[in-house]
Amino acid sequence: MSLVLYFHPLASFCHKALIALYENGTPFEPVIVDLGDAASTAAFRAVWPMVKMPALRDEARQATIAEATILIEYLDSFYPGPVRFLPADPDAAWRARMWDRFYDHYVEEPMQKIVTDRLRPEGGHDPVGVEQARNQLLEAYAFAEKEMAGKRWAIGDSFGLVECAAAPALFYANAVVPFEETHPNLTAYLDRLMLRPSFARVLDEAGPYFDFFPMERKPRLTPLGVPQP
Ligand SMILES: N[C@@H](CCC(=O)N[C@@H](CS)C(=O)NCC(=O)O)C(=O)O
Repeated sequence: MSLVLYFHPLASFCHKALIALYENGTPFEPVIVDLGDAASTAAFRAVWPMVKMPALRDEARQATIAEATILIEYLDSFYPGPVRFLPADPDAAWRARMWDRFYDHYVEEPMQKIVTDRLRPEGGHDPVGVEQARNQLLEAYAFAEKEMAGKRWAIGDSFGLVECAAAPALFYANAVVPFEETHPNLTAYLDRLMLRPSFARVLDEAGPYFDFFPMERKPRLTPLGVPQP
């Protein structure tokens, strides 16, 4: 098989890549990276020295592709399927790229900051950084709530790159700084994302690992059934 995905089933940036692969039924060999295991980490470091997941190895094209967004763009270019992740229209394309960056930088990253602070040793916590991350999340929620008013997907009528980024970001962010009681448009968007078969499959496969999520409130695994716009 030409494509090998290095990933972990619990890792949110890996979810982003898996959604894109599952959307188009793109065949690939999955390799789970266990960063707690020296041999697994060394094997992954040999593929991608930054040791950040996901990374895709394409033997047919002798290419290693890292960064979830770039990986999705690569699939769109070289292994296209019925779902196109970047719109052909240039005006829609820059909007898709911008909202992809929005979900990565302003939802994923602050969410991860809060979660990974839990894993730091006693005396190594960063309460100021965690507070900033929480405020960043609240600002992002307010903006995305307005943006998603009356919309099904972020760009036009098509599921695409933004949804690959938004699904895991909102899923975990809602466990960390809940928005489901305060932001109905965002909650309905998360519901739609969770009902999408590609992301439902990702969550199903992550199921056995959720006990390792280091927060008291675990992610909720079923949509709330919020009325859809
Ligand atoms: N900018 C990268 C971020 C990838 C990333 O941070 N992945 C996390 C898992 S969600 C990771 O590999 N963490 C391991 C570590 O930081 O040691 C992307 O967009 O793919």
